[in-house]
Amino acid sequence: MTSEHLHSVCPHDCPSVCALEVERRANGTVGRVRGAAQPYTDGVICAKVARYAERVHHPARLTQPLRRVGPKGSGQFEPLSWDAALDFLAEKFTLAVEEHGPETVWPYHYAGTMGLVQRGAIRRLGHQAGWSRQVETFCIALSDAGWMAGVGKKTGIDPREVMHSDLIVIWGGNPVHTQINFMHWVQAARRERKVPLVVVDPYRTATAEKADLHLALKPGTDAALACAVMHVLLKEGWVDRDFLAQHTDFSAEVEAHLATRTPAWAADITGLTVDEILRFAQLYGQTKKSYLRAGYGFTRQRNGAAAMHAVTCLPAMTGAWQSLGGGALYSNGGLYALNTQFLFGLDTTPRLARQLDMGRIGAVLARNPDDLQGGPPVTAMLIQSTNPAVVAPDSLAVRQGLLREDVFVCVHEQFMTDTAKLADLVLPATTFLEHSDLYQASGHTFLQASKALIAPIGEARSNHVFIGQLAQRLGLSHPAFAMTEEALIQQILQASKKPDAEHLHAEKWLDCAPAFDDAHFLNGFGHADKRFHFSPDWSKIGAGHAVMPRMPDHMTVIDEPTEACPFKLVAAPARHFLNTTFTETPSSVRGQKRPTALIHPQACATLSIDEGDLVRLGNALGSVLLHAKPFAGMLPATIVVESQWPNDAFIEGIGINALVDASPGFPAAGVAYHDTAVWLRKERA
Ligand SMILES: Nc1nc2c(c(=O)[nH]1)N[C@H]1C(S)=C(S)[C@@H](COP(=O)(O)OP(=O)(O)OC[C@H]3O[C@@H](n4cnc5c(=O)[nH]c(N)nc54)[C@H](O)[C@@H]3O)O[C@H]1N2
Ligand SMILES: Nc1nc2c(c(=O)[nH]1)N[C@H]1C(S)=C(S)[C@@H](COP(=O)(O)OP(=O)(O)OC[C@H]3O[C@@H](n4cnc5c(=O)[nH]c(N)nc54)[C@H](O)[C@@H]3O)O[C@H]1N2
Ligand code: SF4
Ligand SMILES: [Mo]
Repeated sequence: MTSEHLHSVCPHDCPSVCALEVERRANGTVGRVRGAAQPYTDGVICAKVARYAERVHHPARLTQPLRRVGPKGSGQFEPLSWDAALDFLAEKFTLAVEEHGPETVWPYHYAGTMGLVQRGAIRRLGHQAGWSRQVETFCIALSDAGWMAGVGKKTGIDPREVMHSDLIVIWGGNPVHTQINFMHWVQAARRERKVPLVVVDPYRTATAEKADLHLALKPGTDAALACAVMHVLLKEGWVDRDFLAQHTDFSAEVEAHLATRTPAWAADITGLTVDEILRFAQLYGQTKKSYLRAGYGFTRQRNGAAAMHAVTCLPAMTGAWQSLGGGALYSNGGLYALNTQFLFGLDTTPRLARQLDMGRIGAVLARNPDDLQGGPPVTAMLIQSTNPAVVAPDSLAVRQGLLREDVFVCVHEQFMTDTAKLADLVLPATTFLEHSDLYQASGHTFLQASKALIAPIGEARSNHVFIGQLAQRLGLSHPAFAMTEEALIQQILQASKKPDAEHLHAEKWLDCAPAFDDAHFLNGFGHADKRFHFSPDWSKIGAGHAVMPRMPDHMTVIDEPTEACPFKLVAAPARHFLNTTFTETPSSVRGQKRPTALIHPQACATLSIDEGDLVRLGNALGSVLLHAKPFAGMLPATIVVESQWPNDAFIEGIGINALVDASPGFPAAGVAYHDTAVWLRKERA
């Protein structure tokens, strides 16, 4: 059978946003997916997307609209036509708004697809309808806050510069799982130039396995480590005084403060030895060509923003920003400067509705007055491109909320997820191979676009198409609703003064990397005074600024282990899943095996736990039953569960986020996914 190889872009929520070459067979199905020759992707993609044919043609794809016929959560649905489904949905939303006002509707969406057109539609609909808005706290709230406090601009050093580095530090991220392309560049640098690698992570991840130095600290203590490293840099004279004076707000006060943050002080907080801290400080202090890749993982703590800020102080101390191969990258999200006013329906300046914290969905649905901010209860939800029944914290409360008889829930999905199972109306969605879109990337510098390559599976409709049709039924008239996806891509590019869509499709990718001096902040950091801030103005970052440290420091606001809950749980991402996406594909499930608690051999010995035993992890919120595996690469009080498995994959149908508390991090918001003290016991089979 003949086949073609066509350009596409991976839409999933991953910093790599890989350029793809997709095999389309003569019968219109998808074959192999490979990495394209885009300079960052460099032909490399992860195994789960290489086998995308398994997902796109999966027999369990949703192919028709479904209306609930049994009790809520029963899984009993009957098919109906799209027209009937849209009428039903419009009627339900209209009734809810008549009773409670527009803020009773909560369009709940996240990054199942990162494509701008497919993400933009639901925002535009909500803005135009005056529905509740949301604060997006799942992923980047804490990390953004910490990065912006010091650097002031959400860009960083091109990851390909690791080829020129003398030291690579991966801090609180696990790119072997979460961003394979970065690891590909790191490994190339190590092969060609023997560049040493330091990994800071509470457990020996597949990334840490490759490191010359792995610092397995207690979760939530990264700022203490960063401060102690700065202490040593100052003490040993491994700092760039000229850079500090010219490009930062470094002061005698900061220096005096860091003089108290000794390695012994940090050893006590982090669980590392003084020796380990000194070794790292020496490696970092003796070169300017150090590339620091700041992950998201270490910011998923209540003190995560302060931790990110402290870590970003390191390249400012040594002046690493000035060198090719030096500096740091957290995200290039601020690089593309796309004008999304029209896309988001904000060009008509709609009335500002209340903003609900998406991480607090359980509390919002339970009508907690603080969360409702004086507004009406949420009685209607449109959930798109996210799976909150699994991914949101306090998941038992989320489930209860979604099952309320007085809340109407519509889910637009590719699969019958845990969230879709709880819905009143389920609508089938296309995958990225069935629709067109425009993509920026946090992990590299390329703007990319892709076109639909195959016909929609069954009756699936894209976010953009479905939302446009719903808008029409609701009588909303923004011109973007009636535009094609292609026309909207063109509109965004034009409004952003970029080359037009035809050019982008022909070129496949557009490198938006700034010139060296701009990328390295040598013409100024992002703040008005153009300096990096060791003493940030947290009041510009978030309402809870009063508790933030005035200078880089460890904040004692984390969920500390106690006698009742002596372990600290890290609910880290799994290699073969992407959040909960791919939990339906056979090869991913085979690769990931089953939900497993990694437990230190010392704790296993105390509780007589052997590999494969059933253990229960719990805290005040609930408990979770799963299998155990002894694992030595961490401190004895750390427990790691790589997830996110569907709730049903756990023995009692209760997933790991049942244990994660929804109280936000500081200073503004952000879910602390890896900040959970738990108890552990062995369970009889
Ligand atoms: N295969 C796969 N790829 C993914 C994802 C996935 O689920 N699976 N998720 C995608 C998404 S949405 C995102 S945001 C990115 C996230 O990618 P990462 O930046 O890698 O962040 P996390 O996924 O939160 O966690 C990464 C690491 O942080 C560590 N960590 C946890 N707490 C601490 C701490 O207190 N200190 C330190 N130093 N480290 C800590 C964890 O042990 C884990 O190894 O990955 C994306 N890519
Ligand atoms: N325990 C724990 N929990 C976590 C994390 C963790 O590290 N540990 N990480 C957190 C982070 S960083 C994030 S970003 C969140 C992510 O949480 P989510 O954004 O909910 O990510 P997914 O679970 O992948 O769910 C995305 C859903 O969107 C669907 N989808 C994909 N493309 C489309 C589309 O084009 N249209 C429609 N309608 N649907 C589509 C997919 O089928 C999938 O079910 O999870 C958070 N939860
Ligand atoms: S999930 Fe990430 S690594 Fe895998 S193909 Fe997509 S962008 Fe690339
Ligand atoms: Mo994320």
